[in-house]
Amino acid sequence: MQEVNSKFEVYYFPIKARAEPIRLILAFAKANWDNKNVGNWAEEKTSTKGLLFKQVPMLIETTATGEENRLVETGAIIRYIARIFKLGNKEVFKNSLLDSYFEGLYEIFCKVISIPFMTKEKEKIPELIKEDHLVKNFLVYNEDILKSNGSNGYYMGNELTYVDIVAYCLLDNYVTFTGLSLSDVKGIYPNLVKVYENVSKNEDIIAYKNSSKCLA
Ligand SMILES: N[C@@H](CCC(=O)N[C@@H](CS)C(=O)NCC(=O)O)C(=O)O
Repeated sequence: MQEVNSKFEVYYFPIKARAEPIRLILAFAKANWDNKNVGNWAEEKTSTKGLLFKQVPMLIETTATGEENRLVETGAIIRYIARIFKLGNKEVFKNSLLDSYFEGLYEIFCKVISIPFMTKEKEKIPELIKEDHLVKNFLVYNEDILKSNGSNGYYMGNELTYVDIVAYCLLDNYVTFTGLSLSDVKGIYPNLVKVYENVSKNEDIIAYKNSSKCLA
């Protein structure tokens, strides 16, 4: 893993949601990082430096020489971390293919985390997610991608990349919001569950999940 001497802060609401894949990837990268929670959003939305679109998450990096970098947009943040910690692929095309996988996963991720916020009838959330066409189709397409890599529980080659961590986070949300067990999901999306299992075994992910940085 690449040595990076920066300190990172994940500026977001004190919940998992959209910041969680960023937190997981920083943990997997063994980065020096912490949460920086939004306090008074109405005030911070307009007064906080670097919030280009007045939305969070934002990554705040303080480099070893004291320079500060602020980055918004989840995809840009994740790709930046993946690039500096080398969590993608050395070959330019293969790395861009990983970016395509990421974009497809992020599309479903956004849908899965937004349905519970948009639905008034909370008891309908599990079915709405399970039956959502975009979610269903894209999960099947991800099964195909994983089959084409030999059904080994990795998106590319035979080691974890940042995309596997994002898929793990997506599946975590899918299981939480549908109420399905992992073995139920294994019957429908076996290759995605293999990715989930591979990421779950990673010691840095385990340490993060057991730490106080991991929010409820
Ligand atoms: N395209 C952005 C969307 C960010 C976004 O929707 N952030 C929400 C929280 S999940 C937000 O800041 N909401 C508060 C607001 O818009 O005032 C990304 O992918 O990071």
